[in-house]
Amino acid sequence: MTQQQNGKNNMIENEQQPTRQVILAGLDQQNENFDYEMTELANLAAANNMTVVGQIVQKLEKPNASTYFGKGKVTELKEALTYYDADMVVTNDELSPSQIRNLETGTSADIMDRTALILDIFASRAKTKVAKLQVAIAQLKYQLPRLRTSMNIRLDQQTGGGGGSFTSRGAGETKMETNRRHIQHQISLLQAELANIEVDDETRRAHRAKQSIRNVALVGYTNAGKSTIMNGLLERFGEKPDKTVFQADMLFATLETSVRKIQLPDKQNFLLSDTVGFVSKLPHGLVAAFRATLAEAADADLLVQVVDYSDPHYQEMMATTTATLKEIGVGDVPMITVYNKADKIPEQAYPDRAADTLILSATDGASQDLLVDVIKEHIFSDYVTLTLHVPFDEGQVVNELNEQAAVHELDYDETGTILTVTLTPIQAARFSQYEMNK
Ligand SMILES: Nc1nc2c(ncn2[C@@H]2O[C@H](COP(=O)(O)OP(=O)(O)OP(=O)(O)O)[C@@H](O)[C@H]2O)c(=O)[nH]1
Ligand SMILES: [Mg+2]
Repeated sequence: MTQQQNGKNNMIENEQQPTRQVILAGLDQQNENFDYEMTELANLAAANNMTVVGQIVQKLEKPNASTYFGKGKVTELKEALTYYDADMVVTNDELSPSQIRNLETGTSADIMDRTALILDIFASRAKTKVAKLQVAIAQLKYQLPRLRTSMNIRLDQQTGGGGGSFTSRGAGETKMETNRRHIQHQISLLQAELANIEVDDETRRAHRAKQSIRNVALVGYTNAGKSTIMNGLLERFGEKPDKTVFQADMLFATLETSVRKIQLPDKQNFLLSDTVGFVSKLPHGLVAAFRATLAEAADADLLVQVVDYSDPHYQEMMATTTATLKEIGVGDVPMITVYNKADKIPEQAYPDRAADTLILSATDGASQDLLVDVIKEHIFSDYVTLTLHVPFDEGQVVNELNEQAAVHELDYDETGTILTVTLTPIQAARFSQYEMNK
């Protein structure tokens, strides 16, 4: 019935916040992922600075419409809370507003569902303006149907769009309506603010597309090692090697997409994006709010799915990634799979490769080389190398080629510049008039 959770409790990183003692509650609906979901829930709780002291599970076909658990289990939950000296229950499923209310009454404890927990973690991790706005919108949307007359509503001023704090204690229906309208208004303000920033992102993407540089995106479950791989490649091939991204042993270390240019020695370049990590049952509101951030993955020419191969649950994590990619509309982008953290698996040889599947370790040089080789095979396979002759009076064409393409050799004859360049098919068509020996 109860179980001490170890999991990733070492991921607690915000020491100054008081720790809450919580009990996990889950409904086992004969779903094959259930055990894994409960482990994941324990990790999420730990990441939110909570100490898991027990776990209550009920086998039920579907949740009780008014109390989530059946009546007897609610009593058991209340007893367990006293026994373990806990004052909060975290449920594995998202609850309806009335389920939360009834369960709170039935157990005399605070109830937090999985969605609110994930939103809380995202809120504590969000650093950039865009991430803060996205999380704030998702949180307000979650609160909207859950408003209660007895509720304190905090609207975070840092997220912009005005706001402020106000309270409505027992003021009845009218006050509720005012609160609801206020939150709706707040959501529109934040969405407008976000839309402005997103226009800029869109512009940047369009600009990059014009430069006809290929885009590669790292995707995968949270804590798999995406940011570490990004940093490894940046240190070796980055345009600005010091522009590393944040990596850490915690859930959701990365909340915003970072795009960096990778410059290979043969002058073939590509853009690499590091994206927000996934978790099962990622709240829909959050997915919607992060859609713009995740558009980077949808726009990519190649996805690199990063997997923590040392985690016994890696297969469930991969299934979660596939499901989330589908939900954000990333359907037909080619993908390679990187089984990472091979160094943590005894006697596992690495780097190793079978077709589009790699086994490697993020910080190992030979692994990084292999990964770059496989990426290159995919994104540059349709590139062509041509020798062009550009007359001297068309100097701007030479400038353009120098800026946008990999120029391998440069020479001159009496009438112009001779360049050996590697071009995308679109560029090749555009510059074909200069092709020599045609
Ligand atoms: N031993 C080992 N540790 C690794 C490897 N790759 C990453 N790590 C560690 O795993 C933890 C998570 O790495 P991150 O790169 O932050 O993971 P992420 O996928 O970006 O995670 P999110 O941003 O939360 O989605 C860090 O403590 C890394 O040092 C690896 O190949 N071997
Ligand atoms: Mg990361």
